[in-house]
Amino acid sequence: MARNATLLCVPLHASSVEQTLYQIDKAKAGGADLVEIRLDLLENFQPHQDLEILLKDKKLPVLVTYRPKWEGGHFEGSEYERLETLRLAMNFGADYVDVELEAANDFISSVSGKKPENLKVIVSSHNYQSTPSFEDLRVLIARLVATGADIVKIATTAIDIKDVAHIFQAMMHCQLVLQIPVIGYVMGEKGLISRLLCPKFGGYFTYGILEANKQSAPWEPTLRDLLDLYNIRWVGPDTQVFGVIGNPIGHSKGPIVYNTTFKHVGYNGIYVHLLVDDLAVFLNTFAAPDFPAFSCGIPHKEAAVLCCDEVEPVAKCIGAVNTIVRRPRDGKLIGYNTDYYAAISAIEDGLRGSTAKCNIVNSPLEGKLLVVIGAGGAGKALAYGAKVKGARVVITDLISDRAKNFASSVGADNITMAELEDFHPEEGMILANATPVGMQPNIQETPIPKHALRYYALVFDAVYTPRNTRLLREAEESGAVPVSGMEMFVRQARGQFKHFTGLPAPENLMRNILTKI
Ligand code: DHK
Repeated sequence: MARNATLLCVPLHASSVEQTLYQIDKAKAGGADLVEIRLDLLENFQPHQDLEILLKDKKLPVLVTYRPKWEGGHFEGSEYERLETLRLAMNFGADYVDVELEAANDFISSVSGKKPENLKVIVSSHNYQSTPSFEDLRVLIARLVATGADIVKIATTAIDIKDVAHIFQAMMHCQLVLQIPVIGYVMGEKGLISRLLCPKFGGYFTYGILEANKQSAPWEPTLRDLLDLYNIRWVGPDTQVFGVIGNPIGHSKGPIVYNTTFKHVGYNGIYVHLLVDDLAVFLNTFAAPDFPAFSCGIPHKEAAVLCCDEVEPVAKCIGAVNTIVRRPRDGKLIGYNTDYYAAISAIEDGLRGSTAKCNIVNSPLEGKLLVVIGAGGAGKALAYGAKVKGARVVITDLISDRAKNFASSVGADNITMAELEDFHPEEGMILANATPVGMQPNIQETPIPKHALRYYALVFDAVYTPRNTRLLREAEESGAVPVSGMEMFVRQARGQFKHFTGLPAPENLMRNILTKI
């Protein structure tokens, strides 16, 4: 693996010159290659005086942007004043100046013959509504290039994650056909991968914020995330892209576990959050060889069965797939389920009171009554696994028809959520929550009132963010053994890692990573 040439740019959100200088120091200490100063965010901005201070003894290369209101910025004055200020920045030694497409001809012709050698003009286009098709982007790029730009920049907005593919295609077009440096990214959570995979598609630079703050969106990557979590310096054209498909998905700890593990074992891969609405569309868009395999989370595990070309028998029986792998020889999508063993073995170990591996012959689940809340993908895996181990299973779900249909298909009983509150046919029952209730950010929620927990000997929660959910806390207070979804998470990831890479999973390492967060 070689270090890539993509630069890391920190966009500064400072309202004063002092703050800007302070943030430049922080960006430098954090490993940034350049900063973007947004002049339109500075209060009481005095162009001559402030630019001289900001650009005099630069600690890092500086990109100067003076974004007008008509392009999503804050500057409301005249175009003459704005472009004059950018010319001033150029003369004070800015390394890059960002000029919007509509203003680029004026600016570039006005500096013709006077432009310092080191200055690069970025001609930019921002679309805050959507992402055009690749064909339309090609036309746009031709207009950007025709201005005489040194670098072109296209920022669009993701309606669907598939939009990012248009930007990747546009970036490749700029490099391979037009041979012009390009900055491309897609705004919004669904566009996150455009920032993380930027070096794979040869982007000139990608943005990482200094730290999460009130102005930043929760999904915006920080400089530290780019460097430490995504190992972005080492992402290149051959890097294999893995990720967890879901909706919502920001809670998943997959990126932390996989990226750290990839780094540790020297595997050229990156693992990202994939906020997906339509699984089939996603899988058709992000294909081999760059996107060889995915984890599949809520709510797509059942749809994944239908999207795969082949589904291994156990996953087929369960009716849910959480691991999708493209078979190298023919690109066919193969579906697996690593959830069921993960969840069941975690419960078995909880029952045994140890972390010893489960014993298929003498499962402590045998003969026990397991109540599963949730008849989605995770609930199906739990019910299947428990039946295999000889447990009796009762299913409940917020959608009572879903519970009824699923229960009858697997030979289990079903009860309504209202009945669950007073359900205690016997002592020593086991409860498993397989719904997202209680997951971040809704950590105050719980799928069952506390008083109903006293009937259970063990309570398992598939939710693992937070590790200690309200359900688990109340279960422990009621005398039950709590088993965290983190156990299921690490075990299902262990199974997946082998499917993804063909390498044995370093389980202890994966477990250690999770205990530290
Ligand atoms: C959660 C699950 O339940 C797994 O089946 C997926 C996903 C991964 C997560 O990353 O949270 O494989």
